Amino acid sequence: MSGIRPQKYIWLDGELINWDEAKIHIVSHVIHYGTGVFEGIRAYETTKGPAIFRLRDHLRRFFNSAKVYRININYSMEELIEACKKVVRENNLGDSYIRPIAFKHGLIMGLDSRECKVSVAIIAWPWGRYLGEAYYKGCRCKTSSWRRLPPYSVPIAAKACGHYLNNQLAKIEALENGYDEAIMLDHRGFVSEGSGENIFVVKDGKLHTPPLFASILPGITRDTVIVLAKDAGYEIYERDLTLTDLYHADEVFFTGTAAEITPVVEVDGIKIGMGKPGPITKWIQKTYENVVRGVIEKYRSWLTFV
Ligand code: PPE
Repeated sequence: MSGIRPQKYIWLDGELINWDEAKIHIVSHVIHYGTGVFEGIRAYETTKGPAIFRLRDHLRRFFNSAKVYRININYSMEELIEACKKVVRENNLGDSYIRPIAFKHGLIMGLDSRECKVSVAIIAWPWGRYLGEAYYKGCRCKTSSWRRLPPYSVPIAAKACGHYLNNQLAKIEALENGYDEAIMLDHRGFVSEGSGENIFVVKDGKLHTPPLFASILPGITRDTVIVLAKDAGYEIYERDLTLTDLYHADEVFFTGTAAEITPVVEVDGIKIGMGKPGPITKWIQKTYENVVRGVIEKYRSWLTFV
C-alpha cells in the first residue's frame, strides 16, 4: 500500500493553496467518468539541490494525453515547469514524486464533457520504493487474466485516469494471489507491460522491449533505458515478445518513474535466469540512479533544478 503523508501546499489552477483545501465537488465529471489525465514525475536530491528528472518530456506527454480527450489545459509548458518546481521548493522536498493532474468538473453530467471546466493540480510528496523490497530482491510476477485496453478502443498512449481501472484489475489480482506485480498481455496476446511499468527482457546480452503498438504507455524511463543502453553499446530491439520470451529470458526488469529499475526474478512460478537480479539489470539500475542524481555529466540536461 502506498499511503501519502500530507504536505504543506498543493498547486491548484495557478496558486499554491493549503493541502487540506485542495478539494473538488462530488458533482465532477472526473469522479463519474474518469475524465482526467495525469503524470508521474520524480525529483531527486543532487549535490546541487533537488532536480526534477525529464520534466519537459513528462509535461509533453501530459499535453498529448489531454489532447485526445479534449481536456483543454490553460497553461503553457513554461508555466507548468515553473509550477512543478515551485511545489517541490515550497514544500521543502528532496527525493519526491510529483503528480500533475488535469480534470473535468462543473455542473455537467452525461458524456458530452465539452462544456466542463478544466482544472489543473500539482501534488508532490515523498514516495519511496514503488515495489518495496523487490527493488533489491527482484519482483515475483503473475500474468494477468485481464488484457491491456486495445489501442483501437482508447488512445492507449494517453495517461488517462479512466484507463487505470484496467491496470487496477491486474494489480489487485496479482497481489491477492501472493505476487508482487502483474504482467499484462495486449489484445493480441503479446507481452505489453506491468500494471505501472514498462518491461524489458535481456537475452544473450541483448535487450528487447515491446513496441509502442503493443498497447504500452510510452514510458519515459523506457526511453531513458533505451538511450543509456545504446550509448553503452548494447543492441536493443523494440519487438513483440511472447510469454515464452519472458520465461526463457536471462534477465527481466521493469522500468517506470515510480518503480525506477526493478528486477523481475519470477514469472508465473517460473524462475527467470538464476532467479535473482542479473548483472545487466543491476548495471542499468545503478546507471539510472547516477543519471537521475546528476552524477553522470553527459545526461545532466535531463535535470531541471528547482
Ligand atoms: N506503464 C504504465 C501503465 C504506467 O502507469 C507507467 C508509469 C509506465 C508504464 C512507465 O512510464 P514512465 O513513468 O514514463 O517511465 N506509472 C506511474 C505510476 C502509476 C501509479 O500511480 O501507480 C509512474 O511510474 O509514475
